[in-house]
Amino acid sequence: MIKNIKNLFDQQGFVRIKNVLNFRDDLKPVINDIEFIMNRVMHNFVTSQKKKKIQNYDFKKKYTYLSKHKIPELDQFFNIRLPQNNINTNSDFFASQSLFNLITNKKILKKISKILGCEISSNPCQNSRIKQPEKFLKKDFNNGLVGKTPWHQDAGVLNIKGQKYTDLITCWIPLTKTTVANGCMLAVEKSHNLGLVNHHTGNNGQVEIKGKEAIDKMSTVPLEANVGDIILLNKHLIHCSLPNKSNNFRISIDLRYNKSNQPSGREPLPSFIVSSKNQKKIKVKNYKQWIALWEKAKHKCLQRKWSYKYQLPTFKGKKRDLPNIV
Ligand SMILES: O=C(O)CCC(=O)C(=O)O
Repeated sequence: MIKNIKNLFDQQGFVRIKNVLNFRDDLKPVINDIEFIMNRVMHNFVTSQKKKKIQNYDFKKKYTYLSKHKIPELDQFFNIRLPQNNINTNSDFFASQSLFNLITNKKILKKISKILGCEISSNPCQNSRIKQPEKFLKKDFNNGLVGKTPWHQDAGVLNIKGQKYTDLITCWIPLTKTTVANGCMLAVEKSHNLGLVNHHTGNNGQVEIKGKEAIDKMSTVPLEANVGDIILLNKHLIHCSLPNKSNNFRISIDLRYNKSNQPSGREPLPSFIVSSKNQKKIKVKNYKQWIALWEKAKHKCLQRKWSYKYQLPTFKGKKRDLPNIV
């Protein structure tokens, strides 16, 4: 049992806390909902003839089948937020009772409060990641939701207000045991002390640290985790995730929280109070209210066709490029 979460978090830029969640009560319901979505996708995209066979496949086989089926934006059906671009009235996102329960889970909030204090909001910068073995992915697949995630800091994907004023904590939750072999996260030791460094769109089209080659000379630590553990990350910790070289799926959810009364950095996506000394401040009490917030946000984004944006490169000039800082 970790005695002082805040000290360790400040010292390392991350903290791995064991056995916070219960698989049956807290996590299996999310997996059940993912399977429900999978079945819905199957009913919409697979012919009735094929359906008979596929409906009895297990999770792994069914998802693999669907991912080969050229379903447009398959990962968006499982994404726990609106897509970044090309928003339209039909833009789908995955929001369910089990996810709302996870975001508002008291066991998670208790740990978060050790760092942020009791006034906590859910931040809409959140993802689900269903990662098949890399060998099943197309060679040029570049998307951190399904393949490896490039080197980045989480503050780097917030807008300027968020970068400046938001105390953001990532809460990374494995739904499967996560190891070096199946693509756990890798963190650069003590890199949270560097502050925000420059990010840009890398060669593969994903946001990443500018001058990431400098990381080769820095020491890194793999963030392996068991089901039930959570990993909290400082917004300036430089991290990435490794490719899934195993034969099994690697599934995780990353949620984020910030101090209430701070910008989310992803306006107008829903940020809502999940913990407060004043219970009256907790207005979103069930998942239907939460989904309504996402729908309302979607309508605000329709005109501009994007749901969130951040400036890239993060800084003009090279002063904050990693090689010039370390
Ligand atoms: O799970 C992953 O692949 C990466 C997660 C990550 O980088 C994050 O949550 O910030």
